[in-house]
Amino acid sequence: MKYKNYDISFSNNSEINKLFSFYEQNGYVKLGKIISDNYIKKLVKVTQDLMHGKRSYPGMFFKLDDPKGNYYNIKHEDVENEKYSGPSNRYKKIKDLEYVPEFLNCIKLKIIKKFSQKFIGSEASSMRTMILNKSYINSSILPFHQDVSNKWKMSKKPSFTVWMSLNGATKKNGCLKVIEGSHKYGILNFGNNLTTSVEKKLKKKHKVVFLELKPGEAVLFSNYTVHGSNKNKTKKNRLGFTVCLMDARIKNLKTNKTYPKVFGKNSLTLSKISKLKKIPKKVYEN
Ligand SMILES: O=C(O)CCC(=O)C(=O)O
Repeated sequence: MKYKNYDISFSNNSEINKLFSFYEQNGYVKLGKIISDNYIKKLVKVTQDLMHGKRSYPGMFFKLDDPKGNYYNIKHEDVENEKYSGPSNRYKKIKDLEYVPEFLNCIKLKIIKKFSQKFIGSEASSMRTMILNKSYINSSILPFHQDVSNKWKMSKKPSFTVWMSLNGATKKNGCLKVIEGSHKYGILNFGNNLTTSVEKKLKKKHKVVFLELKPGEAVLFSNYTVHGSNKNKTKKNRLGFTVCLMDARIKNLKTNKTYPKVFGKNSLTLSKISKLKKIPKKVYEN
């Protein structure tokens, strides 16, 4: 399956160097529009088809939002319930998207590769590649947190995440928000969620930036950057595609497995994934 001209991210070195500096300084950077309008439509359609069972991949990870929209009720390590359970607009997360051609193409965009080469090296894997949907029906907030934790059983920490809007992200529908410059403190709490006092201290010193994005626009942020999002108060789902990248040598310490490789030697390609009969076992499963 080949798609033409969907990658509209730029590759001019001086522009990219400016983005690198902004990212290093602030812990996040807006990348602008990185894929074409036609391709965005395709991605929205694939997402809806996955949610409604019109396209399926055996073994794919699905997670519904809490019925009452209470983030604190969501069980985070709940392997039994991480599967498709019928058509719904309330799937909060759909993972394993590195095995879906339309989304693998998004990981391989020129601009993402450049950032990966600069901040990770030539060999990179994906800790997770997913849709983050904030449903219009009882969505939950996502409290401020970091995407690194000493509790996660990994040999090293992941590097950065790309978050691309599929259908527009605004303050009203719960766009991503970050605490600018918070990446410079390292791991702030033992887990990835912050204590109220740490959050308060950070907010006194640094500004909170709401990252509103048009469809096809993306932001890239360090996994150390404190981020979160509010509830969706509109009548339409807020759909984001995200991929978290890291050094391909990183292993899950429970299983000793490495993560799906997306850049470098023997990384995933459209041809390789087209031969798969089902989603490979999760890295954290024996
Ligand atoms: O999509 C959101 O609301 C938050 C995103 C997030 O926490 C992440 O991408 O790690």
